[in-house]
Amino acid sequence: MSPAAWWSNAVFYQVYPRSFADSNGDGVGDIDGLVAHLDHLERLSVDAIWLSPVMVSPMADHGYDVADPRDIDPLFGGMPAIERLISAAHERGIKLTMDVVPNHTSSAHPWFQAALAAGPGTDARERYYFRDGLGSAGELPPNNWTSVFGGSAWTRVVEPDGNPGQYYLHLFDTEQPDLNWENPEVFDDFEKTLRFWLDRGVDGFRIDVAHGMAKPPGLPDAKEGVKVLSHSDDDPRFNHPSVHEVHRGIRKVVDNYPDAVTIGEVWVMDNALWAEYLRPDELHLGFNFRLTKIGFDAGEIRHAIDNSLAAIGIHDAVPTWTLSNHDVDREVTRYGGGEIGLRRARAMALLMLALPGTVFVYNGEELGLPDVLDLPEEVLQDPTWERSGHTERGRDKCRVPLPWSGDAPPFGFSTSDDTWLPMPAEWAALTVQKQQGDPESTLSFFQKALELRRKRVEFDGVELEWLTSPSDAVIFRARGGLVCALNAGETAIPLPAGEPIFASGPLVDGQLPPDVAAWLV
Ligand code: ISL
Repeated sequence: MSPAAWWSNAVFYQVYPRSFADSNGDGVGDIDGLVAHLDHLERLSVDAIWLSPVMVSPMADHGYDVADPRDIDPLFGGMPAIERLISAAHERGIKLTMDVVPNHTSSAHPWFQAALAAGPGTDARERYYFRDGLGSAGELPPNNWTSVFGGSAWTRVVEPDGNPGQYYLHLFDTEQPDLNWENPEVFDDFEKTLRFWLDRGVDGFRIDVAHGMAKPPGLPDAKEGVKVLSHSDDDPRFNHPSVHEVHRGIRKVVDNYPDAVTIGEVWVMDNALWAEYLRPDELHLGFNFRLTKIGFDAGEIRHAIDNSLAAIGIHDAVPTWTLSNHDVDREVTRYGGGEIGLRRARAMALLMLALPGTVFVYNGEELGLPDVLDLPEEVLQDPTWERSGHTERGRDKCRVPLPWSGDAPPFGFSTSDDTWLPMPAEWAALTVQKQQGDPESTLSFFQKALELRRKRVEFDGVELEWLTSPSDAVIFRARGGLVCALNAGETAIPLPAGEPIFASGPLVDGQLPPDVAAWLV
């Protein structure tokens, strides 16, 4: 790792484009909506944007089903819009990283359409996982794998002769067929995609399902009872060792662009296995999801930090931290909702921003948005809802559009009242406009915290040392002498030695109250 790499101590801000800002009044966010609000990101002192997928897509999984990886969907503004975004972001000193989705394509991708038309045994089918079914008439799927979104991971096709025929594999929705990375054409095409965006000035990529591109020979059955939207390390659908060859190939391409970064979505819990993705010739960064998995509990927080640092230590990689994204419950809700959930979310944000390494902030986190738990069933769009037989409501609750201004929905997100997901009336108190003028607001809190993190020398450095603390608190000294204390207990505790420079809530009689974190130097 180069100590000077811009991404080694950066703040990435994840934009879920459907939900950020709508520029053309169709109720769905788009790239020009983001261009129009870059001042918001500048005021947050973010270093880089991670833009969730905006390529041509039928939107079965809101862009994670890509039909043309080298073009922008008209819904998001087409190629001219991304060109405007690249230059406008760069003018403000903000880098742009894009999501790429190498594990699968959309079923509308020309390769998949060609595979359907070509029939069994053809080269066109070798770009995907087509298999004959089991049973006397092929009436059973080739193995017992389930889709991450629920239901079987196999869909049977109607062959060109009009009869039911082979099955194809899709670890996600039916409309997201898995690519066969053993076919060299798949890598060659992905290389074209990487170069296409890098040549246009994009600063790097978030690689979707980076642990999924390789499948074990023979596609052996998985154990029964795998839950929707989760998997363990022994799941044959993911993390097959040959995936590392793919990452080495990707790295060779990206290394032609010296400042470009790759960030892998690696849902692997075992430290040694996870760390393999961060070897010097593989990914630059890997998401570490441990902080999204734990409660507001001092022991769990210490354990998650220790574990994450142990994992990156294996191959001398850069630590990364994230509290939420477009796939997981928002932290305000995870920590209990309401006022207490928000206090804890702010405390955890302060803790995360004190840790050495790179952080990822999910759009809306800076406003203290909670999940919207009462979305009516008829508006739910995440494929998980249908595929789980209406037992899992899915991830729409953390993807509700951002409230910008005004007193009623759509809160300046769009000129249309018909936003792609309805916005709760009570978000009137959470708009950017309302929070911007209030020094106590969550937005002001994030702006101040991120400004301090960028400016103060105490935030340089990569060390972390635990300090003595009550068992229900977390206290550490990190980087260039910054001390962070978080109280997850029920009574106020004395502050550690040092001068307090910032806190996530008011101190009481010079003590750190429950559900508050503070920085000291
Ligand atoms: O769901 C998971 C953990 O909560 C993981 O098992 C799974 O790998 C993850 O959902 C993968 O997510 C990514 O790829 C999906 C897409 O729907 C997600 O939004 C994206 O982040 C398919 O492309």
